[in-house]
Amino acid sequence: MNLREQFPILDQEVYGHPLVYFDNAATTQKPRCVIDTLSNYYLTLNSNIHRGAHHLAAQATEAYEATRQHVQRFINARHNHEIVFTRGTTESINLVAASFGQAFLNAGDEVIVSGMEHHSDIVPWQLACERKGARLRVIPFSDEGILDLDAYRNLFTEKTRIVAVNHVSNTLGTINPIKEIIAIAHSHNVPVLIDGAQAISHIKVDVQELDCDFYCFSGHKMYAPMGVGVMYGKEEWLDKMPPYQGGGEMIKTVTFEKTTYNELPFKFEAGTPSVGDVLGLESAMNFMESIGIDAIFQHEHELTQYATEQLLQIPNMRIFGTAPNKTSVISFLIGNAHPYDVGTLLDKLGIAVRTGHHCTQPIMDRYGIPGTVRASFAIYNTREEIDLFIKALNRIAPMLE
Ligand code: 7TS
Repeated sequence: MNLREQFPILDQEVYGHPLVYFDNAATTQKPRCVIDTLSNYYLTLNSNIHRGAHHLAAQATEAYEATRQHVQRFINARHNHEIVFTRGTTESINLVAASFGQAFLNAGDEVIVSGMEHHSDIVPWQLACERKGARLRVIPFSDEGILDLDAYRNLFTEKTRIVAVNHVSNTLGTINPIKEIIAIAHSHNVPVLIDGAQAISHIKVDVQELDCDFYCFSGHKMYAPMGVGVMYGKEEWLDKMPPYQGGGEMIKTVTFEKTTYNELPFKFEAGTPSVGDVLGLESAMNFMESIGIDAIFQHEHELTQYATEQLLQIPNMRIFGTAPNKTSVISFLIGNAHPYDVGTLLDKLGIAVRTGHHCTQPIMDRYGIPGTVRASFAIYNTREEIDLFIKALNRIAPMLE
């Protein structure tokens, strides 16, 4: 089956035009194998895991735990129990910020984040800081969208407790030098959380090689269903951190006087998880591995180069995020046209992009703009689609003056 045929959703028309789906940084479409896994799960396997005495529960548990092992291999974690399933990146970061914050943040402490974080790598830290009287310090970035590492080095004080930075910016596409960022933090004995939401479907991630302390991502941005994500954490930290949520599964013994907690990773997985979605993640990893992450990156990189060249031919085009190391995200504005108007006109021509601040308001403030139009590509996108996109932009540009 060719690649496009594996994504039935792409084969449709929108307002009489073939759908061109360029909103992959928001969520990727799902291949048939993932959809089949989900429906097979509900047709043949559905049951609650880790607790049933019966055949279906044992099979579902086995499949769920096999996915954990696959995630361990996928990101090369040292231990299987360092993989915690969550609902997505947002929940993963909230888990770490709340639990790490409770254990290790005190009044006057500092948390370093970058100026190009998604709100979900800002607000959970703000909440944690507010609870303890700690504060955020912010790494600035250049006009090209490159983090200022000298400024970063200077942010460390003896009050710095953790650094939280994205691997790739969802708005600028910048691939941040996280290995260096992590090494600098470790030289101050400070752990690092990486928000990998925009990296995991494009770049090979090896958490041992990176030596990050936490790595968070969402399934739905890597061809898996919505409703499942991963929080990787080094055992040495997870052991020391208190549970995030209380409930079933995360306990060892409960009395009204005292509860003892389950071992890793179950200590952090309270309640019934989204088992079918976790199995969908297994299929999505198989799908990505069948193509190869380097081949995925290469294809998307060529599309991004081509689209960037073509976009720059359009008068009054401004691209935000021009770092040499980028994934397949292009944020832009045409003249003074409002991004929402551009997005709406593109939609009428069948082209799906995202407009607005992309949950990164501080980036918009940094450039003094209300938002951008963002096109983002995945493995199934084609040069022909970029040609349609450019043709559409040329058609609507005169309407925007
Ligand atoms: N971090 C980054 C870098 C992201 O891009 C996103 C989602 C998140 C965290 C949150 O992920 P979630 O799966 O928990 O929602 N980014 C986007 C986006 O760029 N457009 O829609 C969602």
